[in-house]
Amino acid sequence: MGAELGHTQSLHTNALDEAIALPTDFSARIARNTQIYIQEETYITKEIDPWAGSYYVESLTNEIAHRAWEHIQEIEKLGGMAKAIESGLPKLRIEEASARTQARIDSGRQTIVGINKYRLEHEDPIDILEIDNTEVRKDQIARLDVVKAGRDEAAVKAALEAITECVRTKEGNLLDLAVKAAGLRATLGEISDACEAVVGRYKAVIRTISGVYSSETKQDEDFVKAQALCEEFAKQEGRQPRIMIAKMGQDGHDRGAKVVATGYADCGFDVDMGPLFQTPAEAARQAVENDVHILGVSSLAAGHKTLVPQVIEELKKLGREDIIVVAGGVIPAQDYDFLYKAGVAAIFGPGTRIPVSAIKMLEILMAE
Ligand code: B12
Repeated sequence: MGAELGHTQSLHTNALDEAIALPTDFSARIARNTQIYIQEETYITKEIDPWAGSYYVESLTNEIAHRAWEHIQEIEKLGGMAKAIESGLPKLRIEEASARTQARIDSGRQTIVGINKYRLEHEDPIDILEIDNTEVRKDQIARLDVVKAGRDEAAVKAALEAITECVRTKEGNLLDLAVKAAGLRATLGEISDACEAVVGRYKAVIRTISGVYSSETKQDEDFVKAQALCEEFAKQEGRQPRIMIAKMGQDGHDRGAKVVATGYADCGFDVDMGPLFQTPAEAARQAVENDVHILGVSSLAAGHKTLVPQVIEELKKLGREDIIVVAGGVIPAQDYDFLYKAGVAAIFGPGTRIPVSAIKMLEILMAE
């Protein structure tokens, strides 16, 4: 309704199981019907500008426009958006904002009904859509084989070479060439490989921010407790507890990983952040090289049942089964047992309060 009142032109209501899994037919129907209800039963879409003339709304619009303008000017000073992205600034600003929001939610200053207020004593798991990712992968490979068997291989090769040439010489229209290659049934992977042959793969600069989370949550009881436990651990062990946050597979959701990394650093952990798209072997190697106490896997794209057991196996191969593995992210309650059996020490789903998870991890560590 807020979006409608704010003149949205395109609306998508998330399903009630949005933070748990892909929607079921049931949850998708409720989400869609919520929109239809607002449209058909409140007549809101019949009014062009329901808030027209409201002093309060106009002043909020004015405020947001000025604050947006400050960001735009910051970007302009860096030489425009492309330069700003190279410097990592827009990503940094997003990460700062999400760390601040997380701290406000964790400390209860920002209410999320059902998360930090009005919670049930006991939440029954809800029906979720289960997808077998091994099956999906098999099907996708089979479909690719069919596509590749039916295409003109020489034409595809020539189209891909033209892309590489265009990237090398910076002459021609790369988008046009990519569309032509796709028309000949070149795959997305092949098209990007053709570019990568010259420019390599983009690697985002990982910068962890500090002080943003704690600035919002200093007084929080659990935050203070987590800091004290970190200190106690450091006294016992001669160094801070060290955690690596890993993102594995094709899961590009790094916001939660960055937020928890920032929060744990402010609690007093030494935090390492792995790059996006690591393989389990790469993540395990980095964890061992950095001699971490905990490897924290952040998984939002439903790869946890495949990737988490693999990373535990890789740690074993490196003789470091003593590194505690925890998992966080979009992990349905139905999968918890499977992960515990695979050797995961703790699981932290959406709505996790960072200091509470820090305390739990430190307690596990100190009990070792
Ligand atoms: C934001 C978002 C995106 C952004 C991501 C931006 C970014 N840089 O991160 C964008 C728009 C790019 C995106 C894209 C896609 N998304 Co998306 N996305 C989301 C969304 C709405 C919120 C995730 C988020 O940032 N939450 C806020 C953070 C702070 O919370 P969090 O990650 O859960 O972290 C908390 C806890 O989980 C825990 N935690 C997390 N990690 C860790 C790690 C450790 C060690 C510990 C201790 C704790 C911990 O602590 C955190 C603090 O409480 C979720 C749905 C949802 N509501 O969760 C879907 C969701 C994850 N996306 C989904 C999908 C399908 C996609 C796409 C495939 C869509 C598409 N068809 O293109 C792509 C995939 C992109 C890719 N390459 O992976 C699905 C995944 C389905 C599934 N798991 O079965 C979800 C669940 C939505 C849904 N229900 O369909 N997405």
